[in-house]
Amino acid sequence: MTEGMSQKIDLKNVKITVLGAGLSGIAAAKLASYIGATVFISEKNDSAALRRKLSPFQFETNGHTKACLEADLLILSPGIPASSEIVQEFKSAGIQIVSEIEFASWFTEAPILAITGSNGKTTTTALLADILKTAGVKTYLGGNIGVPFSHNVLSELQAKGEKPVHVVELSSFQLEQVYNFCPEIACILNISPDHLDRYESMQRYIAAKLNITGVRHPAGWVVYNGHDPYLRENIRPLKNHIPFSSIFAEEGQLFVLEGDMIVDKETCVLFRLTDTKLLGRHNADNILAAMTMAAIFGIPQGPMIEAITKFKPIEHRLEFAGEIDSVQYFNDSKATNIEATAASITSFKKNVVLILGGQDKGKSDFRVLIAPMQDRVSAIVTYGAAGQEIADQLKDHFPVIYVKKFEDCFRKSTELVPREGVVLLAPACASYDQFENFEKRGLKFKSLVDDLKRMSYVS
Ligand code: UMA
Ligand code: ADP
Repeated sequence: MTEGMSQKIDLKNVKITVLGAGLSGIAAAKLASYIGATVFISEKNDSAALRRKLSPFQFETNGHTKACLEADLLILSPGIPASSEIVQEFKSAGIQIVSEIEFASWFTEAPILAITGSNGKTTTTALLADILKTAGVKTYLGGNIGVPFSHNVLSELQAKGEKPVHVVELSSFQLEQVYNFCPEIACILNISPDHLDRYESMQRYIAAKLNITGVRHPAGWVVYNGHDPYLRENIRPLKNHIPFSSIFAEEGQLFVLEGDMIVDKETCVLFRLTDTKLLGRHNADNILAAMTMAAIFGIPQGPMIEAITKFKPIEHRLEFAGEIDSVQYFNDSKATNIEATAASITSFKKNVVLILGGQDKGKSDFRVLIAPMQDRVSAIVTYGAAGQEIADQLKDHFPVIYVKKFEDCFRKSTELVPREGVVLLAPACASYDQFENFEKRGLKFKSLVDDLKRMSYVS
């Protein structure tokens, strides 16, 4: 058994299949090899580059054959649903199936601070990691944010140095197939319909999110959004829970929002939201959640305030993209569901031209946006696969124009926006119909803003 590894688990020579050779699959395979398991990676796609990457392992590409079923344990990549045919074959063969997160958690004894929610995960996770680092804590930041948890656990094992902390962003996908995963502090930011193309019901989606509180072993503390009805119902019966809320001030909260001020429980003002670079009430929730987790972990207020006031919005999350002729442009390409878009819109007071559209994540009801858009949105331009449907749902309430291509949609929005107004990309849909991912869509938006800026200098 490798030094520094949990003494409880010995997987030397155990046969492990890793399904999926994306970021998490490859990181889990490296960790599994390091601890002495016999690893086989199985991937449905094929390319020369992929085969080169997989060459240190036994592997198959271009599909899953019976060979991958020769295993004692299956590590499942988050993008592969448990309902898929190949996973069902592992189930029928009686092979234990775990997520990459569950697997990696077996090999660290460092505290895990984990965050999930339908929206705000990346912002809150990055903010919490900044707070810990500012306080001088050795911090690994990973999970859904882009660096696999397995990668960080392997780095920790190889470093064999001071005891670190893992700050982990977790999607609902990563919270399937978890059993012993048990964070020291778990946080659920909010629950609203998302990924309903993967889950057969909202209940299934919520159940996956709730797994963050520990399935067989309860988490040390559960921090949750006190104004979220799903969470009030599901978290309050648990033992150690602490709410946060930008709306309610109720017993048990460590910090509250009073007007523009973040205040600690002894009503000492810590800072004003206007001292931060994060816009909107939703970001107040993200700040309160990160502060609550940090305080439970014992971080003093000084580094907390320093980190929060220095923190810049992460790219594509209500990111300021420029100002041209008194019009401000904001890139919130990551607002890929209705709740995120609603939060984004309510960060502004009036004169917003809103860009909606892309690929619907599952029969969304865009009429939910009518209330937050009232008095704030002056016109809507829709685009892409869901564009016509969104326009049909909203046309009786707002001026709406449907334009098929994203670039043309952007141009239309610049024609419609009034002076002193805002063009906001907060599309409430995934990007995959016209882009590789939401980042590429956000980058396109920013490059269109830059082009416009150049043209405005010329004219
Ligand atoms: N595959 C198969 N067989 C199948 C289906 C897929 O072999 O039947 C293969 C695919 O070709 C691919 C791999 O399996 O090579 C699946 O990879 P993956 O989709 O699990 O993605 P990873 O590269 O491992 O990245 C994952 C997360 N992706 C998803 O959950 C879809 C990343 O989150 C995360 O950053 C990374 O692990 C590290 O933890 C991305 C994401 O889009 C950002 N997350 C979703 C979201 O935020 O909404 C949940
Ligand atoms: P996630 O990682 O959960 O997708 P992000 O921090 O990347 O969360 O934010 C994605 C988008 O969701 C933001 O751009 C914003 O539009 C919206 N958002 C962020 N935080 C919240 C929140 N607490 N509640 C509702 N919407 C939010």
